[in-house]
Amino acid sequence: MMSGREGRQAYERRLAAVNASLEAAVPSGDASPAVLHEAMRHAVFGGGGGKRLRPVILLTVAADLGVDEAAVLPAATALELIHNYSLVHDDLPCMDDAPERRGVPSVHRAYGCGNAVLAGDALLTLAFEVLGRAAETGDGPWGVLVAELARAAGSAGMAGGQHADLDPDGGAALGLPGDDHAALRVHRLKTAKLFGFAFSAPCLLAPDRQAWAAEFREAGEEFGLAFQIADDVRDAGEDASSLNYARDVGELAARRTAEAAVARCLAVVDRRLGSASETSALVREAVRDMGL
Ligand code: GRG
Repeated sequence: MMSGREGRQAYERRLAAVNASLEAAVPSGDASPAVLHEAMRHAVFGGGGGKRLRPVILLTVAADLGVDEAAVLPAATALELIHNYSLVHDDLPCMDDAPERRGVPSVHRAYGCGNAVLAGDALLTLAFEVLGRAAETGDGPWGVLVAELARAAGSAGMAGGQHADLDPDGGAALGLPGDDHAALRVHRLKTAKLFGFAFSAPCLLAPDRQAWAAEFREAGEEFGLAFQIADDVRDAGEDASSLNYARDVGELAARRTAEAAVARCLAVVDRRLGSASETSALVREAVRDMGL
């Protein structure tokens, strides 16, 4: 069993590996077209960058499966590039209209809307360039990973969830499959699908664990659902026009739903990797950080 201090050190080490890989992938602001590259770098590194939670989870699951970190780093990098693109577009005036992100001006405030749209487009495209290059040089079913990440990010995943979320009364969510509350159906796509990839990609890259990929994808989506519900609990008092599960059902019920999702995630992680695994410790630590 890892101590809390060892867990935090492992997180910091993996975060540094992700940042170094992102640094190598995102073009320099000196390279032409300079302003577009600067906007991309602002999206990824502005305000010191984000928590890098999705790629750190991916690297942690890989470590528990005994997969070499260098072999899975392109998948972690591509995932974080897509997350960062989604934040740039989410902040645009036609979406959330956010003036700041990570404590600094959002990309459209710093570089204009046109450049923000294009920086998002270029980060999304770069993610698949990174995976394509891994396919050229590394072993593993990289074509399957390309399809898995594209599905998680596209109209049946994050972009589809964002589309449903744009409906001011959440009515579009009713067109989504499932019996859940409309907000949960949106969250299962908008936020949870990328976490599904964080958990499934290492299984696909472990030669003897590909059969676990679907189960881990679902476990990751349960974690992602809890992550978004925790965000709703924090934001319940703000902007009554946006979809918010905690505002609809109340904080206590929302916390119970999130706890049940975490329990479903940990049931898979602990059965497959053990309750003393790094992944189990990371999930529990992340859940504490979310305030659940
Ligand atoms: C525009 C196609 C498109 C999709 C946007 C995920 C998303 C879809 C928008 C984000 C909206 C939002 C702020 C949701 C709250 C939960 C969330 C995903 C927060 C940001 O993720 P963190 O906390 O951010 O991992 P850092 O900065 O640490 O990377």
